[in-house]
Amino acid sequence: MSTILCVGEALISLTPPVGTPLQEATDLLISTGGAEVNVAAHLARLDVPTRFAGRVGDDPFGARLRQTLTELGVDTHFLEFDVERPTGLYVKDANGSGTTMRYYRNASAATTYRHVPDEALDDVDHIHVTGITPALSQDCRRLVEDLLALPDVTTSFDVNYRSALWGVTEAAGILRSLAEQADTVFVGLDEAGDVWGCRTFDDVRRLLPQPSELIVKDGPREAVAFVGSRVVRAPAPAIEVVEPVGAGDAFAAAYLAARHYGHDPEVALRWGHTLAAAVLQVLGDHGVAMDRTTLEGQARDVAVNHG
Ligand code: KDG
Repeated sequence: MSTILCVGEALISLTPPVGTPLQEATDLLISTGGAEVNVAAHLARLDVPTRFAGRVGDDPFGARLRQTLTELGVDTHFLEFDVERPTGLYVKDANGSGTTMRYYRNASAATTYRHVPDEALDDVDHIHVTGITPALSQDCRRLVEDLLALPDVTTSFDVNYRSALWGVTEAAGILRSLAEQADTVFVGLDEAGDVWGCRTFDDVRRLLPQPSELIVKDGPREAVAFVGSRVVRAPAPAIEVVEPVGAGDAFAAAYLAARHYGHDPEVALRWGHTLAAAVLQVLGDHGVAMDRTTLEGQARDVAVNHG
């Protein structure tokens, strides 16, 4: 059975109630996150055989991450537990101008994760990684390079530039060369602007001609997939955003799931928009349970509504 392997830092997320600044919050919602965890969670809910590999602390947060992923149907057999270093945390701080991510992950267990064991690659035909991991440490950077260079699997890379982890001067070249190695690349148009100075969809394709599928998302407007010589566009549905974190991961997971099931890139873009829209309307990073039938139905309605 073809399995998708997601590799990265599994994190615990702490979130104040909607509209409450962190400084005033008396309650924090504890949930699980991390970009690759979010992707794995959605893939499993969409019935794609999914495995997660990485390292967390041998602490209650690490145990919670394993339990949550396992309950969602993700294979966590290769999640490692570090007795010396803790599970990383992040806190969402909503202020007037948006959500700030505050990380408590320096020297977390994940920063020392260097190798995915060979057995974790059994049955794997696709590996998903993001540009967050290479920002964590030299070991993590090499880990991602090695995974993208593996023979006999296809790979996807979500650029996911996080300015709180590294500066653009350091990140730009590394993220570009990692993206060049991947078969499928996801990037936001604004993100490609911040990191590489791209202004248009075509600018991004010119910068990254290598990936066989390059998906560029322009927030609430549209997403464009460059697939070989094809250029496929899909408008985003209009929705009321509650909290944006995790929407890109939902998009990537739904796109990959649709492609896993053999759908055309246009359908995959619609799946991406539909699942991202569902995540944008709730607090948790991967907090909506959307199975394959529901997603298929909603994505079809989006297509009909847009003619
Ligand atoms: O994409 C969502 C992630 O940003 C969130 O889950 C936390 O992994 C995370 C990060 O490094 O920002």
